[in-house]
Amino acid sequence: PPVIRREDYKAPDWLVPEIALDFRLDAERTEVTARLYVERNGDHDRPLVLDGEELDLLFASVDGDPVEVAPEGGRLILPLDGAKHVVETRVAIAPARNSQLMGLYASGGLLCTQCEAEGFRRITFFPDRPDILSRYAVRMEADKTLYPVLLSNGDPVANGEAGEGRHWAQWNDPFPKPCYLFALVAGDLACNADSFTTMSGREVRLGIWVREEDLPATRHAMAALRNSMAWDERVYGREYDLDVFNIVAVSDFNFGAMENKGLNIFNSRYILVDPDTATDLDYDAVEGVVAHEYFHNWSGNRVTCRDWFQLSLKEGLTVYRDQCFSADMGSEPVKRIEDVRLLRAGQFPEDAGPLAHPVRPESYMEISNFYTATVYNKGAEVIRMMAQILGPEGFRKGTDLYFARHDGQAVTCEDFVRAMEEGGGVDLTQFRLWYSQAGTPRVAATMIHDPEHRRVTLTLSQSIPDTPGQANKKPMVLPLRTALFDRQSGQRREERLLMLTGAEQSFTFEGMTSAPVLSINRGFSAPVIVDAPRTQDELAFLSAHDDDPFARYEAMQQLMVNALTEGVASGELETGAVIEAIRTSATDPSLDDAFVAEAIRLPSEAYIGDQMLVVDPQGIHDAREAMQQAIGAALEPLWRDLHQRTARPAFSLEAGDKGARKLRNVVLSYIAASGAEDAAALAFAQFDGAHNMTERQGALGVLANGMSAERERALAAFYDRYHGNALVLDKWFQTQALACHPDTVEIVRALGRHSDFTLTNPNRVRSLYGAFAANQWAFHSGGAGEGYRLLADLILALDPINPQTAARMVPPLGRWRRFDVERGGRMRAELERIVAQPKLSRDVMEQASKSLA
Ligand code: HT7
Ligand code: ZN
Repeated sequence: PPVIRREDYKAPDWLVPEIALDFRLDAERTEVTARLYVERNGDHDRPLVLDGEELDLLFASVDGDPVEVAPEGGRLILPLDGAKHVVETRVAIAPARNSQLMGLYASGGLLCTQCEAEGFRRITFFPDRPDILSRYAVRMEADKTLYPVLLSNGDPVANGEAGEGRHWAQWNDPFPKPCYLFALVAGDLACNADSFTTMSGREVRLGIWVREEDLPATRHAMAALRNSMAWDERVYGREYDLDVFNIVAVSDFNFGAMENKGLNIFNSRYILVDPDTATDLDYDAVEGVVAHEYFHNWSGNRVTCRDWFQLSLKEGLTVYRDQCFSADMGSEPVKRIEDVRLLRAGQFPEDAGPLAHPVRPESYMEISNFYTATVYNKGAEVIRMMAQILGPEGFRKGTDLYFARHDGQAVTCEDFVRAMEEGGGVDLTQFRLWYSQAGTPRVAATMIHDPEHRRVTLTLSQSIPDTPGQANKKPMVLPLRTALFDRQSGQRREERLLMLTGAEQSFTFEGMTSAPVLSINRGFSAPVIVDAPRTQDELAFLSAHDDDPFARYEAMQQLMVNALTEGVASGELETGAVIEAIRTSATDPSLDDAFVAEAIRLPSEAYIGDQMLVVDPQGIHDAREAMQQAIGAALEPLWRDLHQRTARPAFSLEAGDKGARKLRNVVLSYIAASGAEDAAALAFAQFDGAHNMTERQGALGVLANGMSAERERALAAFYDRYHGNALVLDKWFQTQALACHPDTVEIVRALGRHSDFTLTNPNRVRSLYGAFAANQWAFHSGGAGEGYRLLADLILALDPINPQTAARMVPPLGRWRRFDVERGGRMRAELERIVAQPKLSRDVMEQASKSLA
């Protein structure tokens, strides 16, 4: 497939300030008539080129005169003489046969659209690029019984009867927008209606549209929407601009949600929650994703991207905004811990592997492959560092300037950084490297104490690993919040924000009578890996005394990782220090339950593997299980006590109750690990008696890891109770795929043939195969590479149906260099089998071929 390069960007030859769309909707055959008001952009004689994909062209005219033209490679090329023309096309498309879920498609009786990144070209002929901003007028006509509700962007302006049981509606969007923000929904939907009064006193009608029976499960999403609107006004001064804001939930969706102007479309898993079917994590995800899509109205829609290389302009900024919102709505320290865990689980491995790319990529074959943890989550860390460097006031001045200067424009990451520099009054020249250099920087720290001069010298050096196409990188700006602790008194000396900008730099701290303990990268102020030699004893001290909650959590994690990796290497596991540190945290009355749950949980097998030169899945699994067992047994009375103390008579979303549920599940896993005879019965009792999904699924997960009779009973009971609810059934598939069970490969294979499994629903595919590939021990355990073959078979079967989702399953195989020769060879062989297939999609071809390189 051809490679698109950032350096080749050229301004569009033709602009389209206005477009009128007319849809004759039908699941089998929809006709789309598009009238484009086009204007020549600059002095040139190049033709108008309209992108198209799988469109059946019925008719075309220029200025009212029919033209005979046929698509070339999908595109319509129209030579035009004048400065302005009206180009009309009519096409037929088949939503019911659109299994890619890009463009206009059918989902559960609805018709809906997904246009980002390049789906609009599957609806009509158009220059499908984000720097063409148009005003849209949309008319839809459809069967009134099948599709009583007709929605699009902007404001509803008229509707009426169309005869023969059909009706129509007209929606106009006054804000010029790129075509990736176009949306349309037709269906039999019920509405949770509410309203919001903006800071200037305008009333906005809010609607969340779902199936009638799902209405009660939309309350949390509506509250999240209203909170997001108020938060964006208070924190960023951003007011909503239309009179209507609608959200629609659909079951078949390639991603989490989509920020279409005034008409967000959501994967139903990020809208529908109630205590019986959704976990606290699901509730938090709904809040976060609703906020994320809403915040895009300014960071993405009002100010959009010039080209897709600038994707992090809107995504990094919006993730940062949604992270801060969620932190404000709940616990800031716990949110930071969760976000860093996610970054380390998803982005660090990406940055260390064959698919590593900068936050602003330089090239791509298929843009859908670049909706990555690097663009989103590392991009958010880059914004967070700028916010830290500028301080709250400077950052707000920077964002105010950015929004004012670029409102209504399609711009670049460079434009954003320039606004930050001017607004905040700082020089970000070197900082810009965060956008162009891939790879996670490593910082090495050494500390020397000079008792005579009561001085500590901290020497920091940085290195950035080579990544595909990038070697010999320049030192970057690393803001590292650092503090030193006096070991005797437990007192912290003043915290400093150290700016590491050179390859190596020393920082001095005066007035240090004894050698202190180093607390570095507090709050995870820079997305880097720090190698700071600290004894287990020092880490235990920090895990009990550091006053930065993230640093405290981090010390505990490091303590555990050290014990586990040394255990894997030597075959002898030292558990004492970890057990004592856990006991200290779990009995510290000053800590809340949610934080304790994070602090005392062992790092995942995958994270432990990430710390090793060569991942040893079996050794890691054995060591982690042994550690879990030792902790479970040594502190069993404490766990039993906590399990009782965290029980609640009724469900509430109050922070204390959420924390208690989180801790209760961790505690249950320790009781189960202890080997106590009644552990399976206790887990089953929690499963069976739970008044909420958090505890029920937590207990199911614990049982799924074991071999007890209760395991089968619980899985059967869960299926019986919930098999009519697709989102909960996903949990049933996912729990089994994530289980540390010796037969997981066979279980996943069998579940792939289950009557409830389908390749056409991305949530179902991810819940089974996505979870399986994330289950390090199970995925890598089969001696003959059964797990790898299973995943490769899935990718090949899914590719013709939904190439985007298939391509997202490739990266686990791309980690082959991290494993021993035998495993790595088998993973490679599966990648080779994939690329050898004829008719592979561009999506899978790019991911698999780059993974082999
Ligand atoms: N901006 C949205 C991206 C998105 C997407 C991308 C590719 C394929 C399907 C998609 N659905 C939504 C999501 C967001 O970041 O808000
Ligand atoms: Zn986004």
